[in-house]
Amino acid sequence: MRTPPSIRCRSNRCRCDRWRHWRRGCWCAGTRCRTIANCGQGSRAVEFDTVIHGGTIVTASERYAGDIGITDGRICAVAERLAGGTRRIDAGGRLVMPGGIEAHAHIAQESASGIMTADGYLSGSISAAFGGNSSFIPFAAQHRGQSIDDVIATYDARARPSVIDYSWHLIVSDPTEEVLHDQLPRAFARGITSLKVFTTYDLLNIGDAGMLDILSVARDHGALTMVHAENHAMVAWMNGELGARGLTAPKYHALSRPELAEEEAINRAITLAQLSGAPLFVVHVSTAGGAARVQRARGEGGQVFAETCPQYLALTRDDLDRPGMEGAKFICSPPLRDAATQDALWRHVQTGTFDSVSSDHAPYRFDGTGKLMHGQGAPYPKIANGMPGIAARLPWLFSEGVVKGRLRLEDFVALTSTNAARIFGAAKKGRITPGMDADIAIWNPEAVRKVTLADQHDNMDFTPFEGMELTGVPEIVMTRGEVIVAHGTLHGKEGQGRFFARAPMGRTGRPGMPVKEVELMRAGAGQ
Ligand code: DUC
Ligand code: ZN
Ligand code: ZN
Repeated sequence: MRTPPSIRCRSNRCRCDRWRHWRRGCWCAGTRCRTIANCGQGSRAVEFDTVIHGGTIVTASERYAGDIGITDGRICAVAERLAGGTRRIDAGGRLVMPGGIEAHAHIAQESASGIMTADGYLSGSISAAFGGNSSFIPFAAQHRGQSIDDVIATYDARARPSVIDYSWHLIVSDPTEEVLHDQLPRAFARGITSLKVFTTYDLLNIGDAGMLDILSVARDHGALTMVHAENHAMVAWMNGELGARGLTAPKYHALSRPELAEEEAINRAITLAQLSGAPLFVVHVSTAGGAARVQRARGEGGQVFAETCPQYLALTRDDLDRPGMEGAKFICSPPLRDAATQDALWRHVQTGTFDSVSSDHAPYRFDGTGKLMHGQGAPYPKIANGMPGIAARLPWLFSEGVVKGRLRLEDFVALTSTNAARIFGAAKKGRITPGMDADIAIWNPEAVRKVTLADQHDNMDFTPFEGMELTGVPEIVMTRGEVIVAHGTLHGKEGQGRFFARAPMGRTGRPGMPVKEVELMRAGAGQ
């Protein structure tokens, strides 16, 4: 038994009389450590589990030379120089950034038509970590007839092997009264504070009325509604027209989901969110028109957030026209577009329309378990939508964004980690400051490598980024102070990742987009 400490925490904010190990401080470790780091340097030896020293720390707002002290999985101190540390990690010549938060991934998830993703939480989390991510927020999908409680219990079990921390966005496809008023509020209270809806796909599309119901419930509980926005009828009509002409090779997938279909559905989703007074997050925006609509809504005060994905910036519909069935690897929805759209999307990334760049990792193998489930020559509507990319997201964006001068390092951090933490309520993640989880990625900004399938460490048999030469490698990735990956070797252990509960949406500083009829209605009802 250790003797009680001879020193006590003197922080005004600390009301804690309990002590863990005397060298580690009291239960309010963040507060006390901050006090020590600020005023105790040199006057009292502070011992850390780990000190990362000599690197350039990069946050969403600044970069500076500094050391990071970590104790009990938390960042305890950030200072110019820190002595001690049971383990010292030399970050000389390296960038020390918040570990990535992958906010859009499909892991151990059946598609609506029953195809299981190739990655479960073990391979999916390992792949994420090799790609510089300390945590992720995949989807937990409700299929029609399922209760949300069952969905969560299912994903609770599926996620157990994860090597990095995780949370989930729900997918809601069946918004019954019970789901809306009983099950969803229970999920929100558990810290699952975001959900996604679809405007397309026969088995997922919830219609405008369903969307208004969900937006209203989410708004009332401080939850965030995400939307996959494509006009279902327009896509169905194009499928009919293409089918009637016998145009069913993979490349016709791109024509079947016109840019107009996304632009219309994004406009509609934003308008529905406006009517209900709810915040909205538009996922995988692939069009200039869709991005411009998001930008306009934000300019008008709307609490509208959006992401795009590397594939829409890196690949085009020409990739769908590769020989034979190769194009099937590039089928995703919304589909890949053209070079002009890529340029427009880059401008929106650079000017802040997009809050994050996510992978939309949807791993369906190029075999009978995935893309080719309906045979070698399957028509495009029978080929699973989605492509892998959880390990490639950050290296690709670093190389194409930061190294090529399109983004500042700080923007990179915001787009890959800090914004997702803020928007999705991950209060302890996405920042390098005392009190935060020690979710950290140490990058070698100069290392050059070619993308290979083996480097993805996933369960896939292809990567759409194969052969691209990228500069910048995440060499060490930590989750809550534990090294998960170091210099190409996995150190993380199965089951080491933890579920993290997320807070309801805080104030965004945006006024919202009031609708006069709704205001008059509320005034009439004395609300
Ligand atoms: N939407 C996604 O978000 N991912 C994969 C397929 C899809 O339609
Ligand atoms: Zn989608
Ligand atoms: Zn997705």
